[in-house]
Amino acid sequence: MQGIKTLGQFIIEKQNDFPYAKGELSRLLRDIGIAAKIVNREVNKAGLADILGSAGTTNIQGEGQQKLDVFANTQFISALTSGGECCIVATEEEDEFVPIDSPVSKNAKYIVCIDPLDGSSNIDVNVAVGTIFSIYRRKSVDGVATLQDVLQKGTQQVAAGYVIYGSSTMMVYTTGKGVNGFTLDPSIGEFCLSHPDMKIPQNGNIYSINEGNYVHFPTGVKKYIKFAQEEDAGSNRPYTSRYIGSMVGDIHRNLIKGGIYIYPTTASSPNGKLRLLYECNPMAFIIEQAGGVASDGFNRILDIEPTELHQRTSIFIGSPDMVKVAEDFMVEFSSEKNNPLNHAINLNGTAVAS
Ligand code: AHM
Ligand code: MG
Repeated sequence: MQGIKTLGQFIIEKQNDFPYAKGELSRLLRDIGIAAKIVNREVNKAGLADILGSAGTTNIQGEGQQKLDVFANTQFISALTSGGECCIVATEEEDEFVPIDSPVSKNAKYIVCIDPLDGSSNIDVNVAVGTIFSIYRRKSVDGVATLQDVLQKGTQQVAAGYVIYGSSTMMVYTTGKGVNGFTLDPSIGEFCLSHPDMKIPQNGNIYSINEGNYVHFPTGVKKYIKFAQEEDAGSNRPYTSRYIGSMVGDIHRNLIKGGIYIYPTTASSPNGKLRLLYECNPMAFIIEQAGGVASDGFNRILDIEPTELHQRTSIFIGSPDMVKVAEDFMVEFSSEKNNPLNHAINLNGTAVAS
């Protein structure tokens, strides 16, 4: 197959970037790639649920139908369990982290944080969804890995990636040496290198945010939205608004075209909606590796010290110039970073307690 490089070939080739690598990380990435193909197959059939039997019912073979996010969770945990390179999976789908208790995983040194199927409310309407994952080396050297092994800063990630199940299916990942994208060729069932060394444009003209929540946004975000909508030929404004409501889809598009994705704090979610460990950290690592910036509005996402498994954060992520301007608005209109009144200001500009 001249000219085609599969994900498997690429991973093995890149192992040489790490002189002491024993192949464990490569196998872990391979396991995630395999589970992603299985999830892709099911996501592609999602529209047939009414014919085949919807979630919670029994299909014609007498097998129970699972919701796709539950199915994806099971697939990734099972691939990581049989692969043997991972000792803990922390997933959006489970309240507690999942220790991998298999003889092969006993001495495994990696932790995987994963959102198996993000944006899953989009599945029913045939809109892009994604898987987001983050890989850490366990901190403890022996014994049973604990929550402390999971609660690491984003800067400690050894790899991160996402899979987008869209008009085509892609896996994009980084091991800290740039970002590469692979498109699934369904005819051969392989992810093939299609987007080598991805770089986000320094600036862009797309802003992605759920503007329906405008009234509940901090003042800095409101001001940034108004700035984005102003006419200014020099800076290519007004910008274009694009919001899929699927973080992977919105950030993937902005990575290629240039843009900013914002999910700020709101009155009802004073810490933001998205999760640090398996949504924001991996996307931040990828975007930084592609030359972009990821911030909570004030500080770098990757520097946040996690204290909880399902911790949330606000996020401003994308083209460096755009994130910088948005951060400037946040700083200018915030007298104090954690002032809750700043997180809930109604249209009259009157602060309301959140
Ligand atoms: P989920 O983990 O429940 O799927 O939620 C995460 C998703 C993101 O993919 C998306 O960007 C965001 O939630 C959309 O939220 P909203 O509907 O509030 O705009
Ligand atoms: Mg999610």
